[in-house]
Amino acid sequence: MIRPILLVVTPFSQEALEPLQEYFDIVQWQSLPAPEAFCAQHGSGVLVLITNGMVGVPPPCRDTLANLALIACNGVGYDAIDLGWADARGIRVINTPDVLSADVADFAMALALAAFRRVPAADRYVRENKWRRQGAFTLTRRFWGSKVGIVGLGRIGHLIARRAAAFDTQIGYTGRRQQDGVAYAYFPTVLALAGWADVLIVATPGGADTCHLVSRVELEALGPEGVLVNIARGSVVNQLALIDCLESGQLGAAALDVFDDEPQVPEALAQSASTVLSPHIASATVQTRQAMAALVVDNILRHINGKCLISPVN
Ligand code: 8YV
Repeated sequence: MIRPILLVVTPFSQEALEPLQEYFDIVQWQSLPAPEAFCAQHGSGVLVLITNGMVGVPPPCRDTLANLALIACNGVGYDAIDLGWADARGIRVINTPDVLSADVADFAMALALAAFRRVPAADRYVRENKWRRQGAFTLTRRFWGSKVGIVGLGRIGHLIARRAAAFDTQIGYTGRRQQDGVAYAYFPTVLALAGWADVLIVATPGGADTCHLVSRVELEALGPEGVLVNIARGSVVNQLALIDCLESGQLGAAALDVFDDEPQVPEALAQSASTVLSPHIASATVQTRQAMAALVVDNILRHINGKCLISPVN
């Protein structure tokens, strides 16, 4: 009997895949010498596809996947997955919410503190022997007591707020609607929140609905002492406006884990003294990536055994 194919498009734990060996022929997209040729010949045999929210379903193979039944997104963001296309074909989609929220919230705080207290620059200052040659490092602005604005008070945004509260900060948020039972100050627009906040932490989903939600006017409202933190998607912030505002001094600093065209990072950001940069690692801990992979596999096993999905998107 021909076994169905599990097509693994983005990097995924080999160990986590083991329980699926008995059900699928597992094919790694990255190992295919000619992916399009493979899809043309074998696309109809692909039953499940593992990807992430940055890559989605590779366009060259989309129309060959006649029997695709499940897209398993190894991440909480699924913005690169065309849900309309999936829904029209009865393809289910799952993602990995919750298991990564605390890590991402931790990292948002790490980036905020690193930007406020200029930790990377201070580290370089010591390593480059400038402390001995030039004396004390520059004074910085303190994080505790600051006004923290959270764009998107979802699963991750709520955990960011809890962490920020522990630093005795004031917390405000914006989103589609004011949330019942939430004591944090609600602002109806990103612009209003940016005008109030000392630090703006972007925690929204990616995709068309949030594209450039933070643009020049919001960045200018955040101001020359303001700090932008982005642990969401590069698309949520107008990156060209961000570069302009940093270079002109209209924005104080930016701490970014996500970018427009990863892993490409503009030189203007890479060379700036006002940025803290990281390579999309907010959820990248051993424990969390194991939990994400296990959730993906558990969803796939439930799908092939006719059981309800654990974390359905559609
Ligand atoms: C992952 C993420 O880096 O969950 C997301 O949406 O962006 C990160 O957790 C990404 O999905 C790659 O697996």
